[in-house]
Amino acid sequence: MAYRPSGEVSKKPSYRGTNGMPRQGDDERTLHVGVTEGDVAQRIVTCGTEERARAVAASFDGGIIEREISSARGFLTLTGNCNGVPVSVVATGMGVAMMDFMVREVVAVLPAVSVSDDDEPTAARALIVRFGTCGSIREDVPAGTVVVCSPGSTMVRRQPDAFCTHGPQACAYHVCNVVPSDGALSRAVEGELKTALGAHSVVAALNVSGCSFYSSQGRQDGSFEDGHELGDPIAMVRAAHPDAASCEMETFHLLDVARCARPYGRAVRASAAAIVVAHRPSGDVLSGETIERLERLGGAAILRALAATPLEMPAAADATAAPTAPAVPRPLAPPTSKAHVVKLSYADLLSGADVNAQV
Ligand code: R1P
Ligand code: URA
Repeated sequence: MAYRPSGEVSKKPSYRGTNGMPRQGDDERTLHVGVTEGDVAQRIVTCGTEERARAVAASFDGGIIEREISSARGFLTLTGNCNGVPVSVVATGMGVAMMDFMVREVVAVLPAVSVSDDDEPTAARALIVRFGTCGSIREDVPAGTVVVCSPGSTMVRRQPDAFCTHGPQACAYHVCNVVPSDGALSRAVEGELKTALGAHSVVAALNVSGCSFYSSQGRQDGSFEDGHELGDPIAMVRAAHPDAASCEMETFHLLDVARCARPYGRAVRASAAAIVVAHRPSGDVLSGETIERLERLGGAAILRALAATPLEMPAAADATAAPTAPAVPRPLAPPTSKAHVVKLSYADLLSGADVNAQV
């Protein structure tokens, strides 16, 4: 209990450990997700909205939520079982920062990585699958498709330094190298989704996360200087990664922070699937009813995939992502280089212009 200068008693607990992983209250909860040891299962589905989290949790064994934690910072954690295996669903809200809080604070309350007698990791701390919504940037991937990021994800970021004066002086966007997803987990997710939704509704393709729903996803907003005239961010993504299909906002960071959990690449294994709610090339959008159906069926399928995937380290052949992911990061030109500017518009690209010749 803390005392205010007036002498009045505040019930807001102070927190401890500000230079590490701060904890708060008698039961040592993390500061933002609000969880403590025993609250979260090692197999996690994460999504943007509480509504989708509850639609997924409806498929827990017996429909039973055994533990529910709602944090003051907008996270909701629901824990139950799938086929007798403990699973959690965590709603994060939107964007990189929320995904970062989720992965780090959830990992903090999970058991340590299991190791063998000679100190080799034998089992992961967490398996995490994001189940999101996205736009499709590919003509042949329509609304209603579910895209599994088997090859991994790239990210397109707006570069604030390009806007130091009135308008952008150089290309204002940077496309990152691909971070691969976990191969075994992606295959399990893809298999269960195909069984639940039909093979024709599920596509394995590279994801791109934008740092914004607007600027870096190439949406036109006349109220802001977004620098699209010096480089259309979606055109840049297509030039660098012609197979990229889903475009959303969190998957890249999930894969990036997961690989950096210690020991590198072994502690947290992650993948993602996203429902195409908007087909950017045509402007088609999905009905609310269809989104709800896909959330329910897709959520149940992802729970089954997680429950069936062992925490134990996969055999070396299974540990790699699908073969389309580059083994070595592809070096990019410096992000503000004129050479990196793509002058073609998204519409030009869709009508068959040669994007690669422009980079
Ligand atoms: C934008 O509308 C939000 O929808 C997508 C994007 O990643 C972003 O968070 O994901 P969710 O539906 O999971 O929130
Ligand atoms: N979420 C996104 O981030 N972009 C879309 O186009 C649709 C959903």
